[in-house]
Amino acid sequence: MKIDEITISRAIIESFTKEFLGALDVDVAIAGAGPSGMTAAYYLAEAGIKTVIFEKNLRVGGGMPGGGMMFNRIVVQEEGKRILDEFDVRTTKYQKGYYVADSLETISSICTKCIKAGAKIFNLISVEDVMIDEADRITGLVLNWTATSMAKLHVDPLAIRAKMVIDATGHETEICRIVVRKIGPKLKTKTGEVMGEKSMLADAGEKALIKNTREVYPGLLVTGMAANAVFGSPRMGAIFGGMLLSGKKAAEVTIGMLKKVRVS
Ligand code: 48F
Repeated sequence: MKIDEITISRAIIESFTKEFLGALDVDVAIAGAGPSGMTAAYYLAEAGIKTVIFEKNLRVGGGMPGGGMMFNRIVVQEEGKRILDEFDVRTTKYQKGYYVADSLETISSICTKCIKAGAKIFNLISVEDVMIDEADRITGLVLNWTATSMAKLHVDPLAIRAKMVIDATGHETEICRIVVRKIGPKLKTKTGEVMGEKSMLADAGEKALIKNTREVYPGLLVTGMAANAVFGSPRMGAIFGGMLLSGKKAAEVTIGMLKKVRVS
């Protein structure tokens, strides 16, 4: 067989376009393909929920590949290890309650599981705004190519509809910040604003994270470090069990809320 360059181009364009069209109207749209966002997407997709993630970077994984200060290892506690077992990630017991995993094996396994469960991930696309209805409920995401903003090109975005949106953008808490900037200080936090993460206190941060994984604005949930940042809880560093548990909880809460959402 003689390889034809144009057939390759057509295959890529047609396949991508078909998938992107399928992402225009979904049950759940997630901003950020870090560990919490992809874990949430995995459990949602496993439950048969139509789920899509938009990731602004070229690669997925957020802060996980870098491990702790570029030592590419992560640590999880007992509950986190159980999720890693489910993702077929190998762990080594360091001492009672502490397990070490290779950060690259971990993030690539989560990504593979997530996609194979049926979630779609689009990289190189930034969430630059949210879509709202007349009552200011969030009804979707406004997207543009990351390269467009990097090049400061004046190009209008496209929008996708979602019954629920999850902010999994990590320390930056980008979606919550957009809501405050565009709609006002109306988040379900003490101040209505993004309160900002506190300095490192791993045990308290991991515990708070599960509580903070919830709806922060009508139609918008937070998971992962975004949840601690929005509610003003501490950061945790290179312990990642909380990210996995938060992603799982975000999926469970979202599934419960989807049952109540009236599609307009
Ligand atoms: O930062 P990130 O890994 O968030 P996470 O899932 O995990 C946090 C840990 O990595 C670590 C930690 C452990 O204790 O503290 O930091 O909460 O992943 C967030 C992803 O969101 C992407 C970003 O590129 C990253 O991959 N992201 C951020 N803003 C946007 C976005 C945006 N506006 N649109 C799309 N993706």
